[in-house]
Amino acid sequence: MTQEQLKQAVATAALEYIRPKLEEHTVLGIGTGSTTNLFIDGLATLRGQLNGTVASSEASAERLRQHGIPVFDLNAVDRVDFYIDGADEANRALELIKGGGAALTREKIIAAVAREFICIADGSKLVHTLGEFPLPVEVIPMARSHVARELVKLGGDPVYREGVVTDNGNIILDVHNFSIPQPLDIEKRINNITGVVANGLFALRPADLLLLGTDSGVQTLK
Ligand code: ABF
Repeated sequence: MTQEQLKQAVATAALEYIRPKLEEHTVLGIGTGSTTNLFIDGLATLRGQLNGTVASSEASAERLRQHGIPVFDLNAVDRVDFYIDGADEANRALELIKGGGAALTREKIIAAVAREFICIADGSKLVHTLGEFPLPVEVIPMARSHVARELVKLGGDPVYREGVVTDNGNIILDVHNFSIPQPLDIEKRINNITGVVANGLFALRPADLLLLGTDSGVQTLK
């Protein structure tokens, strides 16, 4: 199967997983990326069976609205029942690297609120050790050089993501050549660097369920 077919398979699997759980008050958190876009397109068929959504990016919010699916401000809801989102890398502990789409901060916020975080990814995203994918870090613009120096001290090679300003008005440093055998420890260390808004490690709050698209079908990891 092509990567696109694998992404479609996990998007469909996520829709089938949540369909029987939807109620009129259900609020879904919606992530960002091409796999999540396929989920959004499928969600259109269920739009009458839930209250609405909160989105982790303006791009996802716009796609939802185009399907006639209500999009709420996170501050306007008192719960997020499920959060569905992709990832750039995942390990078997369901710890993730996210942020390839520069939406990591809002993704992390919604994941923190959500009762159940369902990650959807094609099989190429599953790795033994996180870090092959450059780790995105959202940074306050004035702190870019300071944060870069601190990331070098941690053993990484930070590269400024040219031409990208996040939905929050910040910049992204992508940390290359950064093997991460202890995701929890590294996530905390990077969080403590002054000027860092958020980083793309999801270890403090990993996924609760990983739906992985493979040639032998969709695997469910918990
Ligand atoms: C998003 O999912 C981002 O954190 C990550 O970059 C993306 C993966 O994109 P795709 O589904 O297109 O591979 O949540």
